[in-house]
Amino acid sequence: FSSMNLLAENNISVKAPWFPKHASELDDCNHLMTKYEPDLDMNHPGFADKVYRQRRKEIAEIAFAYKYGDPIPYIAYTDVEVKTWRSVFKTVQDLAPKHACAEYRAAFQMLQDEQIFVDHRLPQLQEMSDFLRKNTGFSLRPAAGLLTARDFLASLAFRIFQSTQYVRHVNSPYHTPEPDSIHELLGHMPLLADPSFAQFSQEIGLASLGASDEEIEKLSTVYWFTVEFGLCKEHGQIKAYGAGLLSSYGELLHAISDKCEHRAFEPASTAVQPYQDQEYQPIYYVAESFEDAKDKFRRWVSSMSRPFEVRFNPHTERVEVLDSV
Ligand code: NLE
Ligand code: FE2
Repeated sequence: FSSMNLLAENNISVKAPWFPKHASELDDCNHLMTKYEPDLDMNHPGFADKVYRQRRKEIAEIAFAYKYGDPIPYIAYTDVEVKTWRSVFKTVQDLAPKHACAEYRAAFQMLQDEQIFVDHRLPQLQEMSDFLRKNTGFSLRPAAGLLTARDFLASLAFRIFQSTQYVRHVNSPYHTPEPDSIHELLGHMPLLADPSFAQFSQEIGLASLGASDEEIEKLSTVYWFTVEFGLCKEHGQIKAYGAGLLSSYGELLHAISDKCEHRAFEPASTAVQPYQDQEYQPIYYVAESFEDAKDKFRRWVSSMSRPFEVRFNPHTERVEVLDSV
């Protein structure tokens, strides 16, 4: 027993920022970004709408109270919320056959067959979580709003997706800068049900555990230009796989138009491309395929400086830390 040993034992916690080692520790990974909130931002369509702001509070409370292992509480969506869902759902249903990637289309069909995607009600997070679990082992937990990149990415390492549960304002169905349940459900869920895409998402998460602030910034930029706004090639045509495109018919049409720039996805350069999150993107990155994006991402991640490796054990839902020499 000596202080040297203690230091060696704690080496990782001295060098690297804290990160969750077990899925239950995600209870501590729910820090919010305060940005574009209906209570704070005059440009938010809900800013002048007292009823909307009260509703957002109610739904946020559910996420604040949520603990690992709890069933996700049921939300009785209002007629206005269902109307908003219906208009986005129907438009995406019309646009997806032509503009969404094959993996999205296949999962969308499964969700329709299982009556989870229907136009007259919003899917509940718990039923969606059950659906994902049986397809790729992903599951959901409710989030109160936009989380910090570090907390959000950490959950992906455990194949857990932190999902908002409130609905965008009825006056702005075609686009919202902040995540909402329509974005999570229509944008993210179909692809999280695809094995290859689920794997890619988890790998971004694993790479983020204990990473430096600078590395987190790069990883969340890659996440932004792939999982959120990614395009990919399919038989020579450009298709959308990014959730931010598939939940926003305004931006989906913009992304495949000639009003923006398309660049080839290269993690090293994509990771340092500045972006804004309020308006449609001026630049999109195009991947050859998910497999190709995964290969490139893996090669790029292995150049990161983290002095240890992590491995997820799905049986225990624990991340094991391995010293790498
Ligand atoms: N702009 C997306 C939408 O309107 O569905 C949400 C993006 C969240 C990052
Ligand atoms: Fe998202």
